[in-house]
Amino acid sequence: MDLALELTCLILEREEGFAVIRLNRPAALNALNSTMMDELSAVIPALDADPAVHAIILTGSDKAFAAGADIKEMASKTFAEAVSEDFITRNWEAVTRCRTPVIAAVAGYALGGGCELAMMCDIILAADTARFSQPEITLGIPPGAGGTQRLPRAVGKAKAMEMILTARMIGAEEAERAGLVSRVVPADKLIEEAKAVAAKLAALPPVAVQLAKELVNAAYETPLAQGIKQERRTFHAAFATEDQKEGMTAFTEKRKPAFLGK
Ligand code: CO8
Repeated sequence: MDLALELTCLILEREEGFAVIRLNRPAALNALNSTMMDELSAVIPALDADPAVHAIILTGSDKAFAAGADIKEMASKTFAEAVSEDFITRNWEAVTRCRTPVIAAVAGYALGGGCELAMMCDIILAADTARFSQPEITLGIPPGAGGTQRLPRAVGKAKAMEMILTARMIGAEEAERAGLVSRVVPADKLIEEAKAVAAKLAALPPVAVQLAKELVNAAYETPLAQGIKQERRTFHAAFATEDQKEGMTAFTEKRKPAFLGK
């Protein structure tokens, strides 16, 4: 990956088949400022375009995935500035446009924009220390980076309303019961578990992974009949890949498949 940008708010590590992005503003509990979001919106497309990267892990520190957008940076913004700068959408959509699976590995606080950023990812793994909340209402604003849309889809209207209207914070176990996270792991195993998921993704046929991700995301955008039709056609199309032949042949020959990514 050729990334000319010098990273100041992120740490990027490469491993065989996947990459790890660590949000790194520990003194501010990883509050998401514009520099961090600009860096994220440069790094994610670069990793997405790299054929050697089959999964991306997005994580923070033990204390905070991210304690929200940087309140100090946005406090004095006017309505006119927010509109003219296209505040949020300009650099907050990179994760949602990424075609490579993104795993959020969340320990500690995932608040406001931090919770929204995690919800933009495909899989959320939570440490038992994880805390999720949309506390924007206490600052005089509603959520602005997808919270009012993605949280109800994840946990249902009643819990989302309570969390968004009252800023109630939920722990990892409640988040798992509600369907916000895929599973909870001990905090000291979080990165190990996230890397195991990333390594598993890296060993799978990448075209099928990408198609499956597209289809699940389509479930949130399309009526059922249209989604089912899209799924059927995509399923048919997968029979045109060499990896489908290899996967099924390997099964019948009782051997491990050697996927080619085509
Ligand atoms: N923004 C800026 N600085 C922050 C933020 C934040 N969101 N969160 C924590 N910090 C800073 C604190 O100011 C403090 O810095 P300093 O030492 O210089 O005073 C440092 O991080 C440590 O924080 P605390 O001393 O407060 O640590 P505690 O352990 O006592 O408390 C909490 C931890 C509970 C997480 C507390 O810091 C807190 O409530 N933080 C704010 C949480 C919040 O309201 N988040 C929502 C922000 S709004 C938002 O996310 C809108 C997103 C919409 C998209 C925006 C696009 C840009």
